[in-house]
Amino acid sequence: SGSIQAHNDSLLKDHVRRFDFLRENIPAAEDIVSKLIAFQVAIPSWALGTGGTRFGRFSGPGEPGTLEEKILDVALLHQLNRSSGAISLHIPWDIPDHPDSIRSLADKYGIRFDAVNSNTFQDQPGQAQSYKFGSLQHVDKAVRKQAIEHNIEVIRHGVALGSNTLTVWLADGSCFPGQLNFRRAFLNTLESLQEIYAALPADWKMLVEYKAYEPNFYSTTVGDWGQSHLLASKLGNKAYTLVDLGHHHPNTNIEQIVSLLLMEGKLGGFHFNDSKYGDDDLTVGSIKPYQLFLIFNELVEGMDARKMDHALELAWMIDASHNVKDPLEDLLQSVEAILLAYAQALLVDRQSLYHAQQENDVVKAQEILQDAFRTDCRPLLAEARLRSGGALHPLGIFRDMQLRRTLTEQRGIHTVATGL
Ligand code: LRH
Ligand code: MN
Ligand code: MN
Repeated sequence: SGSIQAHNDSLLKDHVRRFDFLRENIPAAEDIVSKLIAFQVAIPSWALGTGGTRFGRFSGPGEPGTLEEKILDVALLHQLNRSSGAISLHIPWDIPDHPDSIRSLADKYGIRFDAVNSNTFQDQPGQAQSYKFGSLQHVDKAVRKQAIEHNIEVIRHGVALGSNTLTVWLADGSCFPGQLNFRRAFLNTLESLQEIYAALPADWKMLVEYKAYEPNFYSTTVGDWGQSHLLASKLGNKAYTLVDLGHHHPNTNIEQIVSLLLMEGKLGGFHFNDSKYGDDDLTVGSIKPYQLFLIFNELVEGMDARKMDHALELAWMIDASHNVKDPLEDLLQSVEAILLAYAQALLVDRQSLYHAQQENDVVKAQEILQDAFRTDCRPLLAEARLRSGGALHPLGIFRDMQLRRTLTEQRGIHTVATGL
């Protein structure tokens, strides 16, 4: 923290000048800064190492080898940006064998456990049944039962860690026409989810994540927001849809999906990432920052309409994978991009936009949105970090202090993070 102080001191004069300029021009600046301070984004435990692609993995030095080290990585991110105060675990990639000590380690650094994720898309060593032809949808009840029990086990791990959300993503589907009876697959999935839902503690949520394709390439049983929403509605008021930005067909209007799910009170959370082609899991905001802003524009509008707390009522998570960047640097960039889009969305003049819409003033409506999008909100983010004890420029200090080198000295050069 002494280093953060020194770093901030060296940048302070410049920062104050920029922030003062914004404060003079944006009446809501103070309000935006407070909202930014409250907003936390969960870091996926599986993104702290190099995920690679299915063609190869080029691991970097000093990657975390244990869950403890992953928590320390998230703690490091959180110390720098004060916006990464949560971790999302994927089980069994990360098994919290000693939940009490894991929990107190996380507590020490102000890290919460966000959604726990089940995994029925891979077979684990020694497992009795195979998921080759699906899990919760499977034609064989014995396979479904094994997958249901795994999900209940994940809930148990989550309870021990103080989490209150289960995210279910299914690779279930088919690769060829005729392979599957769609209706039976859906009904089996529903019935299996109902058994898992029945095991949820009273204050828990279940997030049903959808994905258009991959690993199945003809049909996916929870393939789009309609299918997820149908399941979530039939399950009950603890079930919601989770939107992963990479899980749509090209050019899908994700912001419209977000708006309608919010309207129905069925949006549960997000997996943020970016993509050019498919589920590329690239750094948030690296390819389509305007789309990200438009999504946040709907989030702010829709959450305000329902009087929802922006920071507390949805699960904000990153779901990314790294191949050529340092994972920690990439995650710092992703969190920054999310907060930037959020700040821009908070800037939108809602009253004027409403009037422009009522008057069918299309030009004005576009001007209002783009005015917000084109405002440089970075000083607002920096101010939020400064006030909450973080670094004015997290990536800058990560590099200046050679933090990856320190991690490498502690952990070694040839480390391969567990997980993906
Ligand atoms: C599937 C997915 C899902 C998994 C994660 C590893 O593509 O987005 O969220 O849990 O990747
Ligand atoms: Mn995802
Ligand atoms: Mn994905």
